[in-house]
Amino acid sequence: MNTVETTLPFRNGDATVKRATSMFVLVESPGLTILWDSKTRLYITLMPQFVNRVRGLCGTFDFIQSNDYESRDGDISDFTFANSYKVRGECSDVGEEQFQPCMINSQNADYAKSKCEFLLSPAFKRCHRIVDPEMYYDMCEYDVCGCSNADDCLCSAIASYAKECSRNEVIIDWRFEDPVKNICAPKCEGSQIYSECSSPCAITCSELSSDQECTKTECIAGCNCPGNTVLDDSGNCVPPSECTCTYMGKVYSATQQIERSCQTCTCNGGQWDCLGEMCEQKTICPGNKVYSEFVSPCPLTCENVDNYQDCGASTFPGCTCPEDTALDMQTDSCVKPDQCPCRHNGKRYEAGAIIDKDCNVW
Ligand SMILES: [Ca+2]
Repeated sequence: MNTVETTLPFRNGDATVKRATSMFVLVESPGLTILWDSKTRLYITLMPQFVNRVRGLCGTFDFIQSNDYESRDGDISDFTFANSYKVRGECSDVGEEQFQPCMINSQNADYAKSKCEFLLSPAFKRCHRIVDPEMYYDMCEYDVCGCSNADDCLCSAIASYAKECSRNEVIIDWRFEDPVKNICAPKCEGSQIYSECSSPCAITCSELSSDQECTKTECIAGCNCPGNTVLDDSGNCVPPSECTCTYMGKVYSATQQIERSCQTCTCNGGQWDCLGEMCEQKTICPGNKVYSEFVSPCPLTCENVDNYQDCGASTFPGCTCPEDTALDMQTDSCVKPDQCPCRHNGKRYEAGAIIDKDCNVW
């Protein structure tokens, strides 16, 4: 996120980013849904509040089809349009001749034709009258001819048609059919299984508590845990009742109990069920920490103070540093960010210490 590596699920204000299946990352924010296969397929769904406010490579969102290839400068031409949205200046512009990949790479043309014809085969018959495959066949040939990894592009091209079919409620299990099964059959980890129509709701133990309002019915292809099982932190598919819980970075198994803030808490379905009265914060927090109902498992510390991002993981009640202070992990105390010690060659230097090398004091 913004060049900082982070783990999923990630929350930032209204936006969430999570893994929907082994194949797709799902980004959700009010009025906007993005599904991305981490490669070449990106599905963006915008609600009407974005009409007349969004334009780019997917067109100008105004219900007028004729302006969808409009470049930044208002020209309407497919390659001028594509070049105008280039984000890296060092990439060379595309020209008209590059729009004929099967002419340029004629050695790929036969392969593309033989594999893409799968789209017109009986395997997809149920979908043919709902979604015309011709355009998808053309795009498939185009991609397979022009791609450096023809097989990757073949699977993506067929998956694009299958996705449009599943959007129209025709689910086709095509990945295990000839002639693509040796190329496109997915390998799922552990006991996960592949489905053309997986639900993106609560697929991991950690999402059980936050995903209760999930009402998505859209089919998303990929590997997920079968039936009512969910993925636990070790990558196993388990019933929700066997999900583990974490507290202060430690993992506890289902039904295990801990004492926390004078309460007895039991790990139940990946969440803590707590009984009893909570005690006063000042009696329980060590040093200069304070009690909070919403402690982040990835707090601001002296190590990350320069590029801190909240990881968005679920919070828990406990002790944390007061606002505007950072945790000094070595002394387990809270300090003003400018009082954080520096590190150089593995040695610790208190704030204000001077060494020859410039110390990154804030
Ligand atoms: Ca338009």
